[in-house]
Amino acid sequence: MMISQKMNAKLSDQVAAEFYASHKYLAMSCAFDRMGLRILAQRFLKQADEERGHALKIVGFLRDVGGAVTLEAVDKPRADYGSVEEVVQAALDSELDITRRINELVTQAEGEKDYATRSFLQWFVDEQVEEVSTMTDLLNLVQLAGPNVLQVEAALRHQMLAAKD
Ligand code: OFO
Repeated sequence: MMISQKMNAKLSDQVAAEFYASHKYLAMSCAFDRMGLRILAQRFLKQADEERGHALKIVGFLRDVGGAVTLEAVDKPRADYGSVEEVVQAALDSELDITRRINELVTQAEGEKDYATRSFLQWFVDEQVEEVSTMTDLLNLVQLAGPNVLQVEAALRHQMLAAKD
């Protein structure tokens, strides 16, 4: 095995954290569906897929370095959201938590002079910058719109159409 037992265990924990993030985004997507907010629901469903992809990326790395993949149970995500802002704030908190975890993994890899894991983790460092920024923008948009939640849907629809061009 190319990585330490400790690094292997910490990466396995991160697999669980990414699956949990995916589960949370799916629950948030369902909450938006219940509120009749289809664009937000779609956007968060896509994010749930991306988080699953992150978990699989780490599984792939563990395989490549001859590590052991241990899957943990995924906790039940929160579902009792009362407003759009609550959901988006919870998503931002989750991204900040994942960022903290990724930074801890980097510290561990650097401490062990494990350059393979350090290099692998850079993609996650960059991804978290993008995700925290995107979720912060969305929270700002939601707060600006206040009770006019449909303005958020309209702005997101506009962004999605612009991204397709
Ligand atoms: Fe897995 O990227 Fe955000 O949380």
